[in-house]
Amino acid sequence: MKRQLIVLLLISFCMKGFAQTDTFTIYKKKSVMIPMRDGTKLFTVILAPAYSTSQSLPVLIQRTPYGADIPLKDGNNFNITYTGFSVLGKGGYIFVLQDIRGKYKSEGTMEIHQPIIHLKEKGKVDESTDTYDTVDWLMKNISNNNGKAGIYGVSYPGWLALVAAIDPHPALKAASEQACMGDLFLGDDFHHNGAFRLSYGMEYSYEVEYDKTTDSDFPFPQYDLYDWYVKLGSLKNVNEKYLHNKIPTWNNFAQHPNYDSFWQKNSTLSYVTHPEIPMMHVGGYFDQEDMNGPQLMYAAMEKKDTFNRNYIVLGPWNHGQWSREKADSLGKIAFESNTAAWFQALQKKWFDYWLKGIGDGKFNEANCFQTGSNQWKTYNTWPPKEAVLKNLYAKADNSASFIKPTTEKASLTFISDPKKPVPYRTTPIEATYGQGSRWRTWHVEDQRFVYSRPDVLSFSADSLTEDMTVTGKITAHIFASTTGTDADFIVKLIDVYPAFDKSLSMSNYQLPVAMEVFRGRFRKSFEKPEPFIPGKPEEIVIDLHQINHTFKKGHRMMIQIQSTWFPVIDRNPQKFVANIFEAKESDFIKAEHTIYCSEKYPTHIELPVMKQ
Ligand code: PG9
Repeated sequence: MKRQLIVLLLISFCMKGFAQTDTFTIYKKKSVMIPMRDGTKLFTVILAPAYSTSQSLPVLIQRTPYGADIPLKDGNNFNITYTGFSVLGKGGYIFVLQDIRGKYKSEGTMEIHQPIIHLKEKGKVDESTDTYDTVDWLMKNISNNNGKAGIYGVSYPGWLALVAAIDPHPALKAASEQACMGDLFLGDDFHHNGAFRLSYGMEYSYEVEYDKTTDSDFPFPQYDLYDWYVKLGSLKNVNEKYLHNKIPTWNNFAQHPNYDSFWQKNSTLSYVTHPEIPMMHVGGYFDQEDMNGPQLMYAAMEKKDTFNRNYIVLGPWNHGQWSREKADSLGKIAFESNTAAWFQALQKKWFDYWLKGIGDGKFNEANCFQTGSNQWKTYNTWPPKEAVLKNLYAKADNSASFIKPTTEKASLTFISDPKKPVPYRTTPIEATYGQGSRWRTWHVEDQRFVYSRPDVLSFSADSLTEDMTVTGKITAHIFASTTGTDADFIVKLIDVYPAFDKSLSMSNYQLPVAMEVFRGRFRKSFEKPEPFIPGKPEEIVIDLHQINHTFKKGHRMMIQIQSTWFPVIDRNPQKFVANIFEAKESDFIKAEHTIYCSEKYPTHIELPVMKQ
């Protein structure tokens, strides 16, 4: 979530000499270097109400690798109403923004997303101990604080909020991780089910690790990167031609192609156990970076939530959309209300209760927006237990239905050519965070742009005669074989709008409500990849994550299956090699993939369906 987090939200103006008002409007900036237990000093900005008040206030922290400083001189006053802190700020909070060690104005060194180790390796420091030391310093040095602190943040700062709550400082009373990274091999940012996220992984690791003092843009020589990435060829070329082994995170990708102890230790699941303080997880169904983290961490922590401190909010959002001023649509998909304003009011209620004691402290276990019907829904358990699993089957005549196939032999084939991979979104493929990039909306892009490609299979169900609501985790079971020895499979569950929708531009729109990739070599184990035996059908189970979507009467459900999603996913050579980062050009071969739709091998998607 490049650069935008704090600085761009803070469109603040230097406003000296404002009169004091009833609510907290005028704030003042102060910068300090806070010493950590190992002597490293972290750059920290404190934004506190400018006029002394008899009311003591809590501290709300955001820690970031993207630059904490704001374009204001120390000591200057500004109006909080014009900033991203407006909703909380007007109620009175002391905001603290901090550069994590090794980034921007903080001392030390940084490597992306290192595991939390201090509990096992006594005396070591990590992001959790840094937060502890920061809270300790703030409580002792900020005048007029009420002895309570909270922490929140989106994406990397979301993960920082999650790990702050491990072995927390006694004054840290509540946290909200928002779009945290969960497992960087299985589900977020850099890999999904072992498939490497090439464009994102390369551009992001370069952005953060090329220069400590800033975010760096990879120097692409062209605007549309589809061809650039095809011509890049083997991933060996990335270090040989461009990164020259200088980006530690890229080197980790190349040296750890399987789910080995490096990734296992790196996974949040290996060090986050139960909610030690109240935790509100926040995620988006259309998050292009960290959709999985909040769902994964809520579920994992819920199992050990004996004190009822674990909560989840899921909305129709892309990465961090809830923290912007307005979120009434994403791409062409309208939500019919400002879901960001709704969320920010809830967030204020949450921190007001835990940090100021305002309100009754009654929060819904799960607030999960329902797309399609465009309503907020509440649940006592998430996902709701009352949903009934129904299988949507792919049929060899390109139809889909809830009736299991009875045919003995039925299948469809397609050729997957690594030289002509299917683009994951419409071209031009701009640099992920480059000018005009449509990265933030690709999860809701109309899939008609690939529907008629010969290397994409589509299976359409009949129009629904009544609304059907799918709430919870979607799982695909693909029965497939290949003439090669390795293959990727991408599955989408699509809501096809009616041929004459009330909005013409939405007529026949193919909205992907859930989609995911799986690298076939990991179908039996993420630790020990195995080649396919050419021609042998195998089952590949793909978690398509949690959704809450009403397919409306008159709409159709569709399953789409393809084998490339480029360049967000690197090309699978389709010939099994020990390490794809070391593959030779000659390892990239065309292969024919078969998708089975028979009684014995019934390719289908499992849907948790709610009673209407
Ligand atoms: N999604 C971003 C991230 C990338 C890689 C590791 C951790 C986080 C982010 O927006 O911060």
